[in-house]
Amino acid sequence: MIGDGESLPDAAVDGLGPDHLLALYRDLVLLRTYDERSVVYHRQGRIGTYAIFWNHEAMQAGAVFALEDRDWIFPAYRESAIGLLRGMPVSTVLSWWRGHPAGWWNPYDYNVASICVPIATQVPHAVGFAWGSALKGEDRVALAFFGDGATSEGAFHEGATFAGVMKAPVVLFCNNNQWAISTPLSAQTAASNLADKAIGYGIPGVRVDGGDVLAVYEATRDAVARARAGAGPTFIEAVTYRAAPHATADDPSIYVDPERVDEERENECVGRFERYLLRQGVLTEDQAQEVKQDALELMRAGITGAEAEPPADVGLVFEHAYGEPPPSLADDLAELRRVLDA
Ligand SMILES: Cc1ncc(C[n+]2csc(CCOP(=O)(O)OP(=O)(O)O)c2C)c(N)n1
Ligand SMILES: [Mg+2]
Repeated sequence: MIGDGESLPDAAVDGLGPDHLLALYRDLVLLRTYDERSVVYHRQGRIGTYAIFWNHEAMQAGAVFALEDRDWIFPAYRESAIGLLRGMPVSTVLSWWRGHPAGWWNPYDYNVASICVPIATQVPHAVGFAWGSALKGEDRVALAFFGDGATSEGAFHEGATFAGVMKAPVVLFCNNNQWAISTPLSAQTAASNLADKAIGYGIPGVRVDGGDVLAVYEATRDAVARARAGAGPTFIEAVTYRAAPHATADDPSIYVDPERVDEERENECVGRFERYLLRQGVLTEDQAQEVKQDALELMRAGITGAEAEPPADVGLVFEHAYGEPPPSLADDLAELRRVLDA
């Protein structure tokens, strides 16, 4: 949908007016600002290891824009800040990356499930939720985000199988960034593309440019409409390229082609949409600066809020895992309190 300002023409999406486009732009800038600031906060030792999502913003914002607020989102670590698009405070997400209990929200407050770090486990969660919701006669769609690597996991297979058979109102949204840490897509699967995998589950598979927020929105909107109409799940493969390290603990220079990354960074998704809006006369340079400034201020307030949380009691690490904790845990906790003087 987004052209290049030269030989490739711009197109419009039916039903999206200037206000929608500006709202989408604000979402993209908010996510981008969150991501860039988080890398800085990590380097300053203010948050822990962080999964960078630079250049994934179009997939995240475009997909969520196609949902109603009553629809549920099931994120992985790559979509840690997705709650911001549902009004979750920045401090909550930053607290999550600080390992602070203030970072765990009640999913029912935002219709955003907890972040899943074990790969693909959120897929059966979303499918089960969607199916249960349909059985209760609720008009809700669930959307699960996951990566290319996740499509090799048993949990993905189980979830997709179940979704197809039960015609669950779910969207299986795969961000194909072509890497699973250091494993390239070519070593992940012999399939020529991931959308083809959908055929085996009896569900439609759609392939879309993950760097084009409008294309992502349109593909997701169609999938959501199908799900709402009772026609069942859709698998969306959004194709992009990971243009940053997997996470702050990763050094991709030993496995990635830097020229390919540079190319991708040139054409990154937020700038691409910004240039589109400028060409369309929907956005001015001044407005763009204002939106960026607002997002930056939100982030500053967010980190201040997260750092103002009183330290959590270390005993929390040991709670909620066992109904009857084994006695050795009490010894471990005592040792931890002694070492930390907490
Ligand atoms: C079940 C499981 N196995 C292994 C890991 C370690 N791990 C963390 S991220 C990752 C790569 C996942 O790649 P992909 O699904 O493409 O998602 P991306 O990180 O690219 O968004 C792996 C293997 C894990 N978190 N969970
Ligand atoms: Mg990946």
